Parts: sequence; structure tokens; C-alpha cells
Amino acid sequence: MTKVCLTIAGLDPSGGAGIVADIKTFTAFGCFATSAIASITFQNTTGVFGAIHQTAESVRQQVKPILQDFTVSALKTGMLPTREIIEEVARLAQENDLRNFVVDPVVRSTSGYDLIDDDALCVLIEKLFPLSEIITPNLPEAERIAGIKIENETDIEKAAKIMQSFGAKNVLIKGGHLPILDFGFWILDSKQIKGQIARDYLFVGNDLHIFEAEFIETSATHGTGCTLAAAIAANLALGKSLIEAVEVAKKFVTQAIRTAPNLERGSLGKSRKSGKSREV
Ligand code: PXL
Repeated sequence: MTKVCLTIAGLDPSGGAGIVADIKTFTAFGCFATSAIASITFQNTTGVFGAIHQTAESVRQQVKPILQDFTVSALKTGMLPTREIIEEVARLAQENDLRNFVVDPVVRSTSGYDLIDDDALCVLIEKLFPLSEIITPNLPEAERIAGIKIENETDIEKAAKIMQSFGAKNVLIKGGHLPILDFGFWILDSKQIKGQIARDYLFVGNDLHIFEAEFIETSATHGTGCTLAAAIAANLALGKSLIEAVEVAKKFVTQAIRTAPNLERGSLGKSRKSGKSREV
């Protein structure tokens, strides 16, 4: 029987992140994708220009018929911009006993646009972390949520423990941002690995599992966080263990980065008269 996954997240109409990335990912794993929009953002590959958020009522009215019709085997959340929406998502998850709940605590776009305010982030931590199977912050998100600066692996562990003390059972901290941190380099196991490996740190209770992949130097990482979380959700829906699901998801994202489409980007990349592209 085909497994159904649900994403509640923001819409990136330009197709890179958010719900569109989630739907593509669920589908790639053979799951049936359902979705509810928490916010409509305005963006393209150069940045985010604004957003119009949905109401809690809109999110409930989108999700209710889906849950009445389907058995949802996994839930993934991404950009949930307001306290009201987050409280509604918590109610929906609890009322419907939704399992395999992957919370991607989306805070800010790579281009620096805030996708959630401070008040809502506190509610997300308080209400959704305890309901989640796993949370998937990247390094800047882990720093903001845990309230500490992360400069080495000891700090990563500290941040994970803090987030577990907030109610998250399992925490995946994505180290992909590591080579672009502004302190220049990073010491792991006493060797400098800047720009060589992308490491992700999965804390399952007290156990740490490290996943490594080749670090691919690219600017085409928009949407990789959404894709990873959606791939974990899809694989949990398919019955994989959490560790297996993260392993498969990490490989999927690495491959997605490696084979990312080379897009002719924006009016900046085009001569309006000739319609031909030029280097930017
Ligand atoms: O990658 C984080 C993210 C998630 N969801 C939406 C986004 C972004 C980043 O821009 O726009 C809708």
C-alpha cells in the first residue's frame, strides 16, 4: 500500500525550498504527497522578498479533509511563521495521533530573511519538540534555539542536549554550514577538514551517530534542509528505523546537490533584448 506523507510548510513558488521540495522528495521515495501551506513566500533563486502568512484556521481547514481521507504515515513541518499556526499544528498532531513527525525548525532563509519571529520560535520549541520523532536544525538554527555559539563538536553535543531538554527526543544537527562559518576553520579529531566532508550529527537519546558525505562546494543548497527532513519523513513512513532513514536521506540530499539543475537564473542572467543568457 502506498504510504501517504503530509507536509505543513511554506510555499516557495520558485520551486527550490518548502512545500515544493517536500512534494518532490516524498514522490521520489514512492510516497503519496499531501500538503498544507502555512505561508506563501515571494522569492526566486536570489532571495526572499516577502511573505503572506496563512491563518491557523486556514491550516486546519487544509489539513482536516486530508486526515479524514487518508492514513498519514508521516508528518513533516517546515516554515511555520506564527504562534497561532504552530499551536494549530500541535493540536492537529495530537488530536490525530500523528506519528513519524519530523520538525524542521526553519528560522531564516540563506539569504537572511526571517521566516519566523522570536515568539513563534519559543512556541515551536515548547509545543512541537515534544511531539516530534526528530528535529533537524542546521548549525545557525541550533545556535539560535539552544542559545549558544557552536564552535566545535563539544558545542554541537551541548546544543543537542539543550534541545533534548526542551523535549526533542532525537536531534539531527546538520553540519553542512560548517565550511562557511566565519571563524575560518574547524578542528575535528585534531585535523582540519574545512571544505572536505559534510558531517551530520544524530543524537538518539544519549547515543551519537555521525553521518559523513563528501562536501560539495556549491551555492545550490537552497532547499536542501527541506529535502533532507522530507526524505527522513518519507523513509520513516516506509518503515525504516530512524538511523536508516537519516542515512538514506543524507545520501539522497548529497546526490541531489551533486546533480542540481544548472538553471539559467533570473533577469540578471538574461539580456532582455536578445533573450540570450550572459554570465553573472
Ligand atoms: O530553507 C528554508 C526554507 C523553508 N521553507 C521556505 C523557504 C525557505 C528558505 O528560503 O523559503 C518556504
